Amino acid sequence: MSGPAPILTGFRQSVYTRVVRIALAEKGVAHDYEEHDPFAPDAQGPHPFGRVPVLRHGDFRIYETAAITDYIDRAFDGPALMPEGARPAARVAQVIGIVDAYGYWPLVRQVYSHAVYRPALGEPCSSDIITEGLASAPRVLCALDSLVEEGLVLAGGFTRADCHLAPMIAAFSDAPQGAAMLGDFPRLAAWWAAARERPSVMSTQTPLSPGGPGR
Ligand SMILES: N[C@@H](CCC(=O)N[C@@H](CS)C(=O)NCC(=O)O)C(=O)O
Repeated sequence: MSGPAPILTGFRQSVYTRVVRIALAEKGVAHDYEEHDPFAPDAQGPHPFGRVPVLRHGDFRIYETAAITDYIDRAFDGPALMPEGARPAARVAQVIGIVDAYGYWPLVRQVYSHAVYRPALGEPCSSDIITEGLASAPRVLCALDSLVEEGLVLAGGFTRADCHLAPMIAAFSDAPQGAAMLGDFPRLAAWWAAARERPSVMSTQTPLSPGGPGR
């Protein structure tokens, strides 16, 4: 299946939008893009829970980033973003679950937002929230570091796990405290050192201006 070019609705500074952009870039899928700021007051977007991203492909509309990257991988030609085998595939789902359930909030919404994004935009920020995020982060980074060590995922072949994790670690390590902490997890840090050089990751960077970095 391929059909018309998909349309991604996202927010330039959104890490979840970047996940989808990375997946589209890895698959080589040409697409259109519509900007929507879900944080704007009274924002009326296409997502029933007020989030981004959303993908439209012909008459098919889908939200929830893990579902979107699964769809992109199956619906378009290009290199497979899922590994062969039950265990590596399960590890991919596990990394995505860790990112969503335990990673995004402390790494991005607490550390990155309050140490980098909000200060850059002159928005109020809280050192207590940064401290909370930094307290939660090691458990997340440790779990991911162990998975890298095992070698079934985040181990060279670029998969949906890499797509989902890269924007989160990019944001976290934009904060000096985050970069320092990442160094305590050498296998994960080595994964990131390689992943950040990937063309799909480099081409989807969102610089601080205009509009600020990711969150
Ligand atoms: N579960 C959603 C999470 C998406 C998400 O949280 N997106 C953020 C931007 S990175 C958002 O739209 N936040 C708006 C808000 O929290 O109000 C997914 O997997 O797509």
